[in-house]
Formats: sequence, structure tokens, C-alpha cells
Amino acid sequence: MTFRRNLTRFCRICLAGALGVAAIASIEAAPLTMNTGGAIWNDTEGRQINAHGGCILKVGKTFYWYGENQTRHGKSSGVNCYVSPDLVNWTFKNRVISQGTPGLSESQFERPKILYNSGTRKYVMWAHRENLRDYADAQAVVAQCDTPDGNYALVKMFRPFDKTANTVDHGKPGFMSRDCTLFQDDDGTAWFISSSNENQDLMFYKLSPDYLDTVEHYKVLPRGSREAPALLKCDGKYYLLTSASTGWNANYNTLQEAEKITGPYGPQQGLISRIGDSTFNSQVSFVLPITGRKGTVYLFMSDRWKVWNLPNSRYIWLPLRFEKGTFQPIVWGDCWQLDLESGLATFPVDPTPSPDNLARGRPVHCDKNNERNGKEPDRIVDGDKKTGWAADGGDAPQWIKIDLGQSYALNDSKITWEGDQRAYRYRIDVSVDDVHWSPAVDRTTNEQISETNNDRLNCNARYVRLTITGKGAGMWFWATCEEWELLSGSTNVAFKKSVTASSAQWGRYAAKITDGDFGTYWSTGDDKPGHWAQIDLGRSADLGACRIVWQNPGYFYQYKIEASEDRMSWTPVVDMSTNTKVVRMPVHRFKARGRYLKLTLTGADDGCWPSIAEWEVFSQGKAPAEQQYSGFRGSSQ
Ligand SMILES: [Ca+2]
Ligand SMILES: [Ca+2]
Repeated sequence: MTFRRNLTRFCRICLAGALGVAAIASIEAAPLTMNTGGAIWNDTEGRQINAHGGCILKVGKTFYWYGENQTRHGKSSGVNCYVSPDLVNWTFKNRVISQGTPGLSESQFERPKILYNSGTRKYVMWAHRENLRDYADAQAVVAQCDTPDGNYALVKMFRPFDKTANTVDHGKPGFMSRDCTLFQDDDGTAWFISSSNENQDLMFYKLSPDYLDTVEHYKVLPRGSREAPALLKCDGKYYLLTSASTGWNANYNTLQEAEKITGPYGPQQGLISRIGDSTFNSQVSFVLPITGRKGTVYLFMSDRWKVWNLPNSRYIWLPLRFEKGTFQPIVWGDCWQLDLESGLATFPVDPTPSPDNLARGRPVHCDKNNERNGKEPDRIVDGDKKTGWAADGGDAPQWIKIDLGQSYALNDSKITWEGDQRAYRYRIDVSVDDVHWSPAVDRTTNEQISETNNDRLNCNARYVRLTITGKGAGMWFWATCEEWELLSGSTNVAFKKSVTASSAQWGRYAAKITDGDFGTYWSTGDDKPGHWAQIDLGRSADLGACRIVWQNPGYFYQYKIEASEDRMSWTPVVDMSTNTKVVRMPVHRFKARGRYLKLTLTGADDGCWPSIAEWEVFSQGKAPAEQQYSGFRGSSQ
């Protein structure tokens, strides 16, 4: 029940942040909030969902989630099945295979995958099976059932091609078969994919028409040392997702593309943009395509293993975007919105610190090739009010647009025109995708003479377009705009201010939390409570808010913040010492006066060493929006 309450709160927070965005894309149905960022996830009975390394199968309008029933000692005792109408609320149905299944008493099960065979009308499961003593069987287990959530009956457990002469892998007949997945192609042909040769070679097996046996084998990634395979097809191409082979520890998962299912697969591309990162500390398990009326969202499902308490392992579910013929790097969001009916999703965008003028130095485009000498379009964002862009020839309408590189919460537009004796008529439109535009400002009947026009934007957008629509009073010549500023309204007063801390890992010093770079961080170096960091703002100020950017997304953190004028007496301003909510960039609003702010860590999520990428401090009324990184767009095949 706790989860449902939390979920409702998440919905409110996320939807409030996305309201302006939703209007842009004209969504008919309210999107669901996918709260899948590493938080503890309970089923509808209030029990933590135990379905790891799994997959989702859609039957009719119902989603079936199958996954390992993990135990504390790391030997999965069966496969649990949960059902959901919406991918958010899950009800436990059955342990569909277990040590109680006839023939499987001495078994542990990993990475179960299920397909429906329309020829035999059976649901067929393939999984990795090991005995309970060691990890040396390296077998596939095959089972089937008449219903998706019934008790599956054992068909066989074996190493593929164990009956074929001269097929020996590490001393036993057949190919070793560990991390695995199933894939069903458009023509109904099914494939079993698994790691063989002590995880060195990734094998693809074509299955018999009843999906119960392997009939062909292909060594697709020889000596690749890849695990956790997931395969999907998009625009006629095959995309193979895998992890490296590092046990329970997370690594940099990759995606490879091929024209044919058996390859050759192209070079490994990172699934997330930052090389060296560990896929948000998780390992890929499955990708579920969700096709609606307007597009397809690819649900990336990944496991964050908690090695000392495997049932407490978490699920990282994020939208994977297919765009311009390729999959884009996955970007973190604590939660995001999915509209099952349309097949559209919000895609988080990489957060960056918010400077005052977001437009400064950004790429600019305009509709006419009017590169007049000294009046080029980029003069509108060069930070110099003596240079400007001229709308050529005086024809109206004419537009110029700025690409901010990602969506931001925009507070204000500030336009500085050439000359102070004219009234300019214009409108401003905003977009998150450069396709769908929403009106933000309408001054198409403006008669007010002014050198500057300040307009309230109050929206989330990546693209902002200024259209000059006509001449107002005193406007006898074509419009020249000297500077166009787009303001987020947030100034971080802690930027580059000095920091002291209780401790630091080598190279991850306290000063990294005020350097304005989300890619650098201060690390406490262990998971013990009591670490602190203290910012000296240089002078006393009225403080209204702060934002913490945690380096590791998808964990909860517990801490307290205090303010002081003199570092002698401290006033508590934030108490998160009992927090269990996962928020990567929490914004705390408070009223305090002080020169020093101190953050003391009191606890953290299971298995997490707290590290802070950035700690921003704002004057009263100047804090950024909490959800700065949501942009709405759909992907289509
Ligand atoms: Ca300028
Ligand atoms: Ca930093």
C-alpha cells in the first residue's frame, strides 16, 4: 500500500511538471507515470516485486511480467509471474516454474523468457538452469503451458546440440548455455540466444516450429565475452543489446546493429552517452516494444543487482528512443510518462546546470538567407547588445529560431531591439521536437514602443522561434534584433564558491560540487553515515532554496542541511533523515539567512556510496523547477 501512495505522489509531481509539455504534443489520453528509477517497487498486495532478469509478454490487453524469484543466497528458486493492465500496477499471479515442478527439484533458474506459439497454442519458456551445488551445468530449461500464468511443465533441460557428435564445450557435450533470451521474428520463427564457452561466445539458435528444440546454431559474437542478451527488430534491422561479463557488478551495456539476425553485428555503441558509466548501475534484461496509434516506445528493462540482498535488486525501466534510423543514448529520469494508447512517451533529456541566459551561443536558424554583412543570425545570441540580426528586406512574416540543445523550463524571453522609437509586432512559439509548435507569446497587435520586450514563457521547450509578423508604430524599416535572451530565472549563488568536506576519495574533492559541471563529483568514499560538506558563500545572503544533484541516479539518500552565519551556531533548514524516495535532483525550498550551508549525510539506499555531482544554492524565489529535464515526444518506426 505504501507504494501506491508513493506512486500517487509521483504522479502529481511528474504530471504537474509536464502539463505545459503535454499541451504541446496534444495528447488525448493522460499518460501513465512510469516510476521505475530504482525505487522499491511493490505489487498490488504491498509486497516487493520479485521478478528479476525477466521479460514481459502482452496477451490481449494484459501484460505478463516473468522474472526470477531471487533469494538471499543468490539461487533463484523459480519464476514468478505478475500481471498488469498498464505496466505500472502489478498483481502477483503464480510461480509458474519452481523447484516444485516435477523434474526440477535440484534447480535454480535465471533469465526466463516466454513466447506464445500460435501453431501449438502453447506458451513456451526458455531459461538458464543450474543445479544447486555449483554453476557448472550451464543448461537451457524448456517448459510449456496452455495459459500464460499457469504451471509450466518441464519439456527438457539440456545443452544445445548435446546430441551432435564432436560438440563439446568445457568437457561436456553440447554448448554451455547461460545468460539467455528469446526472440520471435515477424514470420513467427523463434530464436534462442545464449552465452556459451564460459560466456566467451554468444550463440544464436533457430528453434523448431514448436519452439521446443534448437535446429540451427550460429556463433554470432565469438570471443565477445557478452552476457544478458536482448534482441529487438526495428525498421527491418536487428538490434542486439548485451552487457560485458563482470558478474553481479554493472558495466557499460551496448547495442549492436545487423541486417540479418545472425549478423554480422556492427560495432558496439553505448546504451547511454557517458563512456565508462555502468548503465545507471544496471544490467539489461529485455526490451519491450509498445506500439500505439502514433508510434512505438521501446521499454528498456534492466536489473540493478543488490548482491548482498538479491531479492532487493531493483528494476530500471527507461524509454529507449529510435530516431533518425538509430537508437539514441538512454537518458536518466526518476520517472517518465507513457501513453499506451498512442505509443508516445516522455523522454528525459540530460540535465545541465542552468545559466542565466540559456540562449547565449546556441545555434540559430532563420527562414531567409539574409546573411547581411555584420547582421548575421548568430549575432542575436552573441551576448553583445551592439550587434544584431536584421530581418531582411522588411517582408513579414519572418522567423528566427534558437535550438537550446535540450528542453529547459523557460521562465522569460527578453528581446532587445535596435532603436528605441519603434513598436515591433511578433509572436513566439516553442517546441520540444522542432515539429510540433505551441504558441507562447502573442504580440501581433503590439503598438507599444519599446527598446526591449520582456515576455513570460513559462514552458518547457528546446526550440524557441521568434516570428516578426508586421510593422508597428514608428517602424519604417525592417526589424533588427540585437539580442534575444531566454532566461531560466535560476542563478546558482554557490557556483565556484569554496567547499570543505569531512572526507574525499582521491580526485573526487569537495570543490567538485560547486564547479558547475554535472560530470564531476565529490565522493564520500564509503557508505558510512556522518560525512558532511560545507559551502562558504563568501558573504551572508537571504537563501530560498538549494538543489542537490546526486551522482548516482536511482537511489534514495538521507541527509540534513543547516545554515549558519558564523560556523558556530547552525540552524536546521532541511531534514531528509527518514527519506526513502528516489529523486535524483531534489529541490529544497526554505527561508534562511547565512553565509555557510552544511549538508550532513545520515544514510543511503542499500549498496550506495553517496556522491554529489553538484550542490546549487539559490536566493529566495530563484530556484529552478524540479522537473527541468522532461521533454515530450513520440518515436515512430
Ligand atoms: Ca548581439
Ligand atoms: Ca560538479
